[in-house]
Amino acid sequence: MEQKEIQVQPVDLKKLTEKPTLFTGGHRACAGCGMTIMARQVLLAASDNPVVVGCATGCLEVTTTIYPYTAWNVPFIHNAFENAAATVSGVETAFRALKKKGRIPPDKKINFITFGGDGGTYDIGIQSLSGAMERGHRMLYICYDNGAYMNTGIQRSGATPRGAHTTTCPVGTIVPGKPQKRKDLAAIMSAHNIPYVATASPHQPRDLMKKVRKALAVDGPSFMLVFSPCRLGWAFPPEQAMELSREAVSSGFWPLYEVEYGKLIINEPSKDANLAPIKPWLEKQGRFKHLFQKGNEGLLNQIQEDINHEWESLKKRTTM
Ligand SMILES: Cc1ncc(C[n+]2csc(CCOP(=O)(O)OP(=O)(O)O)c2C)c(N)n1
Ligand code: SF4
Ligand SMILES: [Mg+2]
Repeated sequence: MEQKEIQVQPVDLKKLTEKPTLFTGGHRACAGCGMTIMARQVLLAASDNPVVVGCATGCLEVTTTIYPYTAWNVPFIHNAFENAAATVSGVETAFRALKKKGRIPPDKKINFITFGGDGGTYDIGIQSLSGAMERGHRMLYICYDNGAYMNTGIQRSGATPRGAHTTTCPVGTIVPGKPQKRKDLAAIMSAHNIPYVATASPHQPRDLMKKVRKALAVDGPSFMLVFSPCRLGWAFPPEQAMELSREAVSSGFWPLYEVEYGKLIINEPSKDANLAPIKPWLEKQGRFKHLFQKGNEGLLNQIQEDINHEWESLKKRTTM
């Protein structure tokens, strides 16, 4: 892929506080939910142009659009899991077609953004996402990853980490939580050779918003995978959401990195850093509490080994 640098304005937090709120408070998400913090940051970063949002079913859509209320001060299209990316790709195509016909000025810009949860992205909507990215639509797809189908009662998804308790991989005398590792969705999206792919976390708002701006600046498709703590499904006190996000990054469970025109850059932890051990992060969440019972030491070690292995593989993919 052609190597280019994506140039964007730095994120000025003070200026952003003066902008109109495109994603408002007063929605029905749980206190301490990472997803709505992420949505607010994304819309703040995107607000330089008009924004059109598409959203798959899931907690983000359900908690923010309870009739007759909405938290969205932008055009908002609710879609099924299967076709959220396809729908926004169609809207983006219509926008280009209307420009060609002279019904929209040629220099008009709109930021097209699709949100989907991990269930809606890793599993059910991956075919329409893959198609939209491959066709080259100018749109940003954001997967907020809370590691399960939370809105319907915490069922396992392709993003659920190994060892986590969910209602469809419940901990019992035989099963110690989810037996499989999660999918590497950011790598799958990078393999589409699209201009921009990034991981992010809401505890680093400047980094997240800079990445949204980069994603929207490229002339083509972009994808972001955002860490999204769920206090209900993970079972932690609401005030710990940002601390859990911080530790997810420092332990290497959720490294922050970007792939710009094929070039992978790790943002955090630094490439030479020693990863913090994963155990304290797991201990803070009820979904992993069985791992600390006698007999599950092997699984605990396996989780640490998975992270070490993935971190080494990620470092090998960097180009600088
Ligand atoms: C095709 C289809 N299957 C099932 C459902 C029921 N459903 C609604 S929300 C939801 C969970 C979505 O999980 P995820 O995408 O991870 O988003 P989260 O709720 O975790 O934010 C499910 C299964 C649905 N709406 N459509
Ligand atoms: S169930 Fe989880 S993802 Fe859904 S609103 Fe509550 S904290 Fe957020
Ligand atoms: Mg989910």
